[in-house]
Amino acid sequence: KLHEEMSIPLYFGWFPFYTVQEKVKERSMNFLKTLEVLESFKKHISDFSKEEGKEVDLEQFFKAKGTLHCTTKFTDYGKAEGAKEYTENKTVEDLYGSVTELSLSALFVTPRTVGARVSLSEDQLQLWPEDAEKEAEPVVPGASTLPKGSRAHVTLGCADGIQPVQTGFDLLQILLLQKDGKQAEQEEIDPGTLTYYGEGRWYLALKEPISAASCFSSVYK
Ligand code: ACK
Repeated sequence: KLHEEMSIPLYFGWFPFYTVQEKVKERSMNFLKTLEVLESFKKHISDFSKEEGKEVDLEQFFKAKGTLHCTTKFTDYGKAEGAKEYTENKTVEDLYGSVTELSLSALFVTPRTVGARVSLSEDQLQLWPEDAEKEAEPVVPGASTLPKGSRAHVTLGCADGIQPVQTGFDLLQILLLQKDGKQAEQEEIDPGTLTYYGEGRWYLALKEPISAASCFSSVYK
């Protein structure tokens, strides 16, 4: 019994190789640097700073949160719903330790998190839990109406006092606004199309997705 409980990790996910992590961190930094000097961003600076006329240093605003990864299932050492089933799933077992190419198709920023959207392939979706989007319903009403895999992301940083689980919620909320065709400000910048969805939500759809070679594995710490 004890062994069984111990063998379920904290979470499963894809972990980009070290050199890829460095590349992604750099793209993230460049995004923040580009964003904070844009006139359109400055116009909405009050989303990030309540102090009148104050500038915001986004690289300081967001704190890194350990090894970059794309969570597939948060199992919480067996305490999370469906943790055991996921751990013992045949596809999960078969693909454990395998390498795949993740496609990071967008970067986004909110007053809480900065993250990358991961667009999963059909193969990768096999490892995606059926109810990942539905589980976000209490926080993001309507999330369950989005396609499977919509929540897939890499957390690049969090504002003070914010937990990384927030990044997926922020992404789902942006995707719902997209789906509803919400009127939004849009502009072309070098890496792609930048959209402002109000309330400090910025979404950069990359012209060239970032390809991230990653290993499917888990974390116990
Ligand atoms: O950035 P993330 O995807 O958000 O990666 C971390 C990872 O698990 C370790 O904390 C994610 N996480 C935390 N709690 C949950 C949860 N309840 N549901 C889904 N993912 C979670 C967190």
